[in-house]
Amino acid sequence: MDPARIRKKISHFQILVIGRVNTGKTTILQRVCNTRDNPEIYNSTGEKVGVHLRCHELTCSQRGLHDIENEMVFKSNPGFMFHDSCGFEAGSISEFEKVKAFIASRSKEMQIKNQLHAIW
Ligand SMILES: Nc1nc2c(ncn2[C@@H]2O[C@H](COP(=O)(O)OP(=O)(O)O)[C@@H](O)[C@H]2O)c(=O)[nH]1
Ligand SMILES: [Mg+2]
Repeated sequence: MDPARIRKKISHFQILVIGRVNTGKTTILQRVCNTRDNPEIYNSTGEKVGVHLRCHELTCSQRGLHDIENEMVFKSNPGFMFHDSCGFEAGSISEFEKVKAFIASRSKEMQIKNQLHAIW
């Protein structure tokens, strides 16, 4: 399909960011989006659920903000939606399984706007 036609079908690029905990993933996204602000977090129904905090700043109740289904958006650059797990800790099999299940479910989405457009 012509890229210009694809672009019309998607209002946001959906990007999954995966990597180890504390390796600068969020920092790189801030640089890419040219901001020092924390991203806003929306759940899968589009409701704002909070503002992203660094993993080490999270209390137990805030860890839910890191649900991989949630969308992270920087106000400065609303054309990108990032999905961020809290990162892999050595041997964290459950986190890895969650990421695999998320990728599999998004690949079955029929509408291109709901699919993952890049994995970084
Ligand atoms: N020295 C150094 N520290 C960094 C760099 N990038 C990020 N950090 C710091 O590393 C910590 C973890 O970064 P963060 O972006 O939250 O990592 P994430 O857990 O992968 O999202 C923060 O305290 C950052 O300020 C870098 O390139 N060099
Ligand atoms: Mg992070």
